Amino acid sequence: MFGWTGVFLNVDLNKNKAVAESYDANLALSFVGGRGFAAKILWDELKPGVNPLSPENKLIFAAGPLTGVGLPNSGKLVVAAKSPLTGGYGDGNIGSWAAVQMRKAGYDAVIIEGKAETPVILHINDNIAEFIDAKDLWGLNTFDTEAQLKPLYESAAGIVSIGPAGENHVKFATVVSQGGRAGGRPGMGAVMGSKNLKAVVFEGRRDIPVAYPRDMKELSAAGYREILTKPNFAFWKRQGTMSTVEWCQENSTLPTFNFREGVFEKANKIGGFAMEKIRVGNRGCPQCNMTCGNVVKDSDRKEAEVDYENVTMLGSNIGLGNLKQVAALNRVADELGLDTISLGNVLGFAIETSQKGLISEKLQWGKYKENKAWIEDIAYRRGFGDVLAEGVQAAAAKIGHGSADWAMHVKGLEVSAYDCHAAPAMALSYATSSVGAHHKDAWIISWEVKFGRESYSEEKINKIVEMQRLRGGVFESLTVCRFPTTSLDFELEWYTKYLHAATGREIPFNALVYAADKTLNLIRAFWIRERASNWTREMDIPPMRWFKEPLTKGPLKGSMLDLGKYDVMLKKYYRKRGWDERGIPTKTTLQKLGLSDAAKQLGKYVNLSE
Ligand code: PTT
Ligand code: SF4
Repeated sequence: MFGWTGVFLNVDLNKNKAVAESYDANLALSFVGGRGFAAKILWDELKPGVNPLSPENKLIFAAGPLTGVGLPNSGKLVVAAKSPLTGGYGDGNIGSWAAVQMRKAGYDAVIIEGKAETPVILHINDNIAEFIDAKDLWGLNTFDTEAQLKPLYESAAGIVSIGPAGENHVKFATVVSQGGRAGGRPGMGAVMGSKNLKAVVFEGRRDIPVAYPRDMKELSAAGYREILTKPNFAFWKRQGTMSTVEWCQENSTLPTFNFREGVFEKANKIGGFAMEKIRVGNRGCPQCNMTCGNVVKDSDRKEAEVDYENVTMLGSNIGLGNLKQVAALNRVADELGLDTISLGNVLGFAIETSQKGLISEKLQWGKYKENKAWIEDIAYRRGFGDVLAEGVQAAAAKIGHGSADWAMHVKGLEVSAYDCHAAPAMALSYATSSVGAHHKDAWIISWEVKFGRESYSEEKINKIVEMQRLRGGVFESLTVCRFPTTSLDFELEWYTKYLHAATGREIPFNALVYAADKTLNLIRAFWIRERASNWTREMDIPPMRWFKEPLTKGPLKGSMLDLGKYDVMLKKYYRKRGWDERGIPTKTTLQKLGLSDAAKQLGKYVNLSE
């Protein structure tokens, strides 16, 4: 089989055993790779209702047919498992040499179950898997872990690791690589920690099987050249995602004071132009010529990588308007292995709850040192940090007194960095994303701002579904970075050409979209199966703050969402998706997507509509 290696590596940490297994070509053609593989494996192999932090959960590193083959932005890897934060499907997308090396070692996915008796490193070295004692590394942060491991392996080795947050099962701990690439927002780092797995080192020396290597080489070179010609390229290289700060401020969508407001008086101090003044370099994922990780010297005089989400969630959302300090918080999060988006949410929630006098801990907006100390308390689960380490949904349930209204999450995953008081489509996008409130599946905010924010129209629903299929389905399965297309307008035709060169097959784009739909519906089925006892359409409603408390500042002062209109929009969205009024895929929808077996299984947990 060209394009895919056709092999998964199944690792059992209970037995220190790894077995390579060929899989059926139909699986590749039906689910493509990455998120598609992860969803299928979790659906088929995970015992329903399994505790996400138990040895039975499976941690999956999965790639696609374009991963690592040398074409632009192909150094990406999906890391997935049942999420300890949400109890549903969880994944993230990390840029790392691990992606390239895993494929060169001969695997499209590595599936890890069990729990090592004591901390280990898994070293995947072509067809040999070693389990190396990691007692000495346990407790180290992710930067030090990688620095200690790096000299022991070939320079091309790809390493992913967890920090103290993952070791302590913080529910929003991530997996980290290359000192600043982080993936797996819904607690993939905690799942890794629950398995006593400190790091995975990937080394591969085989050729990734490509049908037409010469075509692939030429097409890759042409793709890199094409990216350089894109009108937005130069500004992207200057600021990457950071220019979004100024854009959000202009459009009242900047997360501020725990999403209470959409504008921040010190926005220009943490924005793209402020960043340019202190930038010392830029970094990124492998095989990329539009590297977007801006490196700045932080207030501790250390190098820190900053992106839009990081600087707003650890900046405006907690009232901090000093970029060097924000960058330092960002670096601490990377070191400890904490997701910055959820972290900014739990800190914002805690500050607001403290200000309202509902907890005895004294927290204030905009205090750098205090927040830094709280971040450490969360990672080490000290005192009130232990409550926050469970995420905002659980913290609000514990604190009560109506605090759930300002716990900003969907299905347990904290919302990404776009305020939705005046953005109904973005709110719906969060509410129906595959992993909880993540912007990755449908970043509709800029389209919505352009085409009218007030409306709850059918057009918006269509756009969300289109984006979910493309971003949450096609890019997550291929598995390549979406930024060339979504930020620079790199044409989608490139990917069908790449696929032809890689697989030797003519795979039309609509076949990828069909596979995307299949994956997204299987993920939905997974959520429903795992949360069947308490599944309700309320889970697709965004946080109440956006419906109850209008903006008090900025040009959109007075704006908030309308629950009645949102509800109608959600119903129409369900219809468009082929789901019933509870948001559950109908039997017909699942059958049409070739998911009849899944329909039968799901029918054991909930009554399926025809
Ligand atoms: C992603 C989420 C994002 S999305 C950001 S910034 W972004 C945050 N980054 C974090 C970080 O950094 N450190 C940390 N400790 N926690 C962090 N949490 C947040 O995680 C990332 C880029 C970015 S930067 C984005 S949008 C795009 N995301 C892609 C995606 O999801 N799929 C895809 N096919 N291509 C993508 N390209 C872009 O990749 P999650 P990365 Mg990330 C420091 O993990 O769970 O998906 O959440 O992987 O290698 O850092 O690249 O403005
Ligand atoms: Fe990674 Fe940024 Fe390049 Fe995408 S554009 S591959 S996120 S460095």
